[in-house]
Amino acid sequence: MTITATTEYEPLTESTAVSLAKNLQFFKEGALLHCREIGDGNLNLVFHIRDENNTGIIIKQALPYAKVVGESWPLTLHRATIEGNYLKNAATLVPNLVPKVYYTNETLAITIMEDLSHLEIVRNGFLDGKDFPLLSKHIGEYLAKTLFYTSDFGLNQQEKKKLQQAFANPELCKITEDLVFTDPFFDSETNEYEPELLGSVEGIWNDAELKLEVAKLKNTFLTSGEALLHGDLHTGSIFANDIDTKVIDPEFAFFGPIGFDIGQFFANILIQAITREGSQRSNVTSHLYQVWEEFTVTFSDLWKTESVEYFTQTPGYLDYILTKVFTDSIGFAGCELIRRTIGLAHVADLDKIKPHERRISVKQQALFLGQTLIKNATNIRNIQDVELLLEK
Ligand code: SR1
Ligand code: MG
Repeated sequence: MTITATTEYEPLTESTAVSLAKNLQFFKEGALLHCREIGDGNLNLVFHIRDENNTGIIIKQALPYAKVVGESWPLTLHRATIEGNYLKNAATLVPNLVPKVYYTNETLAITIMEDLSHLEIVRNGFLDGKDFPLLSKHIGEYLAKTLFYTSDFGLNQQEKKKLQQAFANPELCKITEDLVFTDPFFDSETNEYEPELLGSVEGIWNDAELKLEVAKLKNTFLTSGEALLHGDLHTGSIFANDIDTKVIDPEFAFFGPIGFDIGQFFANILIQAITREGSQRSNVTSHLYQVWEEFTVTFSDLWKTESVEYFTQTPGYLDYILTKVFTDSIGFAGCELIRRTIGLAHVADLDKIKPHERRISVKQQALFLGQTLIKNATNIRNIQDVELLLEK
């Protein structure tokens, strides 16, 4: 079976991915190609194709269902177009921090992009004890630039509204609305947790104060189209080594609250921090300080030099926005901590902990920290306050 750029949609195999790459002339005639499907995420196929000189490309293809659950959960292929368009837009804002996109095809739901195999997924690197010294400086810059330049502060407000339409992403937003903001907070079938956690889990379901704060956060996520978000900025969506960082997988992109991307990153750093102790832990928590510092410095510079909004010159307005973004980020981080512990989509940082008793105890800490962040978001003023809670 040969797949060409005009073929109807069908899922690629290693062999048809190679034939497509040849048809699109990504490699020299007669090149000896090697292809491996390497997708380890919840939703897509990812093919790594390289020639005898190790020059490679990545072909990412959306499946018409959620791979993590199976064909019973249909899912739009349009997310591949959203992903390609987000990466093309990000390439104009943070060219060094995203993979180059070489080709997109809406019918086949594919994005062909730069081979990043010299880097590794940050979550996996963390699990091997790596610290990625420049990660948070890069992610802080990424957040500041992608969020500022797509917000009403940095983008012509009429243009922003048009872009907002192009990034309508209702099905993928629904996944987040359900899996991050709803299901973990009641007895939903999608939840998954060890029986030993039942007491803590029921504590969450019965905590009226917590649920009110989660309702407010969900409302902000549903209604606040502040900027174009990545939408799923966890440590599995970032490739890095000691000097380079690339953000991948923006299929959840949409216009939402600025604090959501920041909160997802905070939470996934916190999850890793909870699993470590002593200096190993502070190597990771330093990313919380650095990402917020880099974000605020760069965002504030852009606010002063690149603003398109008259009121950005008004004394106190920048501080008001940064405080609001920080408070939102803390609340969103709390939701992410809880859903990664007891929801449908877990993370290896927690699930791979051995022995079993330690895994349960670390997960209890993750749940407690998540609840505390959500309930105290408005009183948590800075990263030091977050670190104090972590140490408790
Ligand atoms: C059904 S998708 C489950 C999760 O995987 C993605 O990476 C998102 O985080 C989503 O919530
Ligand atoms: Mg993903």
